[in-house]
Amino acid sequence: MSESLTIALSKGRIFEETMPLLAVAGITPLENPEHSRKLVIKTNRPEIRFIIVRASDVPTYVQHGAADFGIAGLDVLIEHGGEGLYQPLDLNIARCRMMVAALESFDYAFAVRVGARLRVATKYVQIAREHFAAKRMHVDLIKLYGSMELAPIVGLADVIVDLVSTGNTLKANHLVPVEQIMDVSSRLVVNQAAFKLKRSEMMPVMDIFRSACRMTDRQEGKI
Ligand code: PRT
Ligand code: MG
Repeated sequence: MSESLTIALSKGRIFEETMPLLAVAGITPLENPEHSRKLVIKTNRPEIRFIIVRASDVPTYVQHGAADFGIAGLDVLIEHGGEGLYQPLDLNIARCRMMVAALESFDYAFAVRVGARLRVATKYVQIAREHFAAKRMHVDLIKLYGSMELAPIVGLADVIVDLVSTGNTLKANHLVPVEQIMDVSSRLVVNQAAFKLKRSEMMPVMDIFRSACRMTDRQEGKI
């Protein structure tokens, strides 16, 4: 039997959007992690398995070789730093935007113009730090682990840096996007050492992702 390959990914949107890509090559999970409590999910291909981890832990599992491949958002990869990882492919899934958002009543343009010192609440400290440094703005970063939208409402921060997809969460909390930082999508990541040792086993899996992406791009009329 050929050597086994482990793919780390999070349940929810990344799992759901990755499965159709693999299904193109006939690879399907034997269980659905949304319904099963199992963290190791076998597939119909004996040499390929998934491990289900928190989205922000995916790069860590791959960096240390506990998984050969992983699928993670650009947000997560920037915050992690990408050490020990190849990032060969943008899968173009789980797309959203990293935004600065503020209360409707907050004059962000004015604060930027006068060089006000901003209090910024975010889970994405690295991205926020780089963004405001490039604008030469002084900020106090307040690290949160979730529910960032609350911070401006209760006076913890002037603005937040968060991911936005439909915009409904901002709207429901009387926040408005005031600046886009970057487009975000999820990427395939590969353990660098594993790729050197198991290149012949790993290349076909990379090719599957590459051609599945091309097919879905074609369906969306991009090529
Ligand atoms: O949920 P958990 O704390 O376990 O981890 P996670 O939030 O990192 O995982 P998950 O599965 O929610 O997100 C995985 C990846 O999906 C992220 O790393 C992003 O790259 C990508 N993604 C795409 C998103 C969104 N869209 C998104 N809308 N991640 C989070 N959101 C959140 C956002 O933070 C905000 O709270 O959804 C809310 C806004 O959504 P809208 O539709 O109301 O604008
Ligand atoms: Mg989430």
